[in-house]
Amino acid sequence: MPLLKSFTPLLLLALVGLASSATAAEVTVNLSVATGLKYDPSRFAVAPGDSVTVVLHNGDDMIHNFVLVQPGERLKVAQAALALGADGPGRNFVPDLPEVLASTRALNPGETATLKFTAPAETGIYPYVCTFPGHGFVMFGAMYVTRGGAAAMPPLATDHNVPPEIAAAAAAAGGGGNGGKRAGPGKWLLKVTDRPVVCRTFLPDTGPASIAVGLPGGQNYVFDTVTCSIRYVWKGAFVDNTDQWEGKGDLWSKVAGRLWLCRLFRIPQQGLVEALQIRARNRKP
Ligand SMILES: [Cu+2]
Repeated sequence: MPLLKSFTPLLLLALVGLASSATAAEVTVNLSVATGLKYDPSRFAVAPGDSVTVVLHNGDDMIHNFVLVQPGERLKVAQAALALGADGPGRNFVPDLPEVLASTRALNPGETATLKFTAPAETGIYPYVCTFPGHGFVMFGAMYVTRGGAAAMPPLATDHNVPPEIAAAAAAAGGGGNGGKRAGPGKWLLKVTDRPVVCRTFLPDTGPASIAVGLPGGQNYVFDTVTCSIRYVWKGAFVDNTDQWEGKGDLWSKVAGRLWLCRLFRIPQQGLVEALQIRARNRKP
C-alpha cells in the first residue's frame, strides 16, 4: 500500500489543521493610547492560532503605533526603529526585522487603525511596543499567547512584562507591598520652587542608579548614571515619593508630571556641564 502510506502524513496534517481551525477563535482587542505613553490595556490574552483584530485608537496628542514582536525582542526592535533616523517617518517607524510580527501605521492624534493577524502557534509572551523614536523604552505591553485564557496571566502587580509603573499602580490599588496601607498620593510629592531639586530614588524605566532632577520652570529629567544618559524628560510636577518612602522599598517613586521626551541622550565624554559652558561661551559676542 505505498500510495496510502504517502497520503497518511497529508491526511494527518489535514486533520490537525481541521482541529486547530476548529479551536481558533476570532478575537477583537480594543486598544487605546492613554496620555503618559501608555497602552490601555497593557496586556491581553489570546490562544495560539486565534484570528486577532487589534483596533488601536490614538487618544493622545502624540504620534503612536503598535508593533507586535517576538518574545524578548522589544528593545532590539525599539533600538532599530531609532536607528532608522530620517527614514523612520516613511516606514511608520517600523524597522525591517524578522522579529517584527505585525504592525500598524503610525497614527496621528485622534486616528484609529485596525490590524488583523493570526496569533503565533507557539505559546509565549509577545511584547507590543510603540516604535516612535524613544517611546519603545516606556510604551509597551504584552500579548499572552496561552491556552489558559486571561486567567493564565500572572497578577498585574507582579507582571514584569508590563511597564513597571502599571504594575506598581496595580500593587498599590490592591494593597500589595505596603501591608495593605497606602499613604495618600502626594504626601511626599517633591516640590520644585526657585532652585533645582535633585532626588536619588527608584523610578520606572531607568536604571536603579538614577537621579531625578527637577528644574525651576517645571521641566524635569532623570539621569541614569549607569548608561550616563538622560532617560526621559517630563513637565509639570516633579516626583512623588509617597509609595517609595511610606512602603518597604518595594514600590517605586512616580513621575508626577507628564512625559514628553523618552529618548536616551548620551552625555558627551567631556561632560554635559563642560559642553554647555563651551556652548554658552561661543554664543557671547
Ligand atoms: Cu508612541
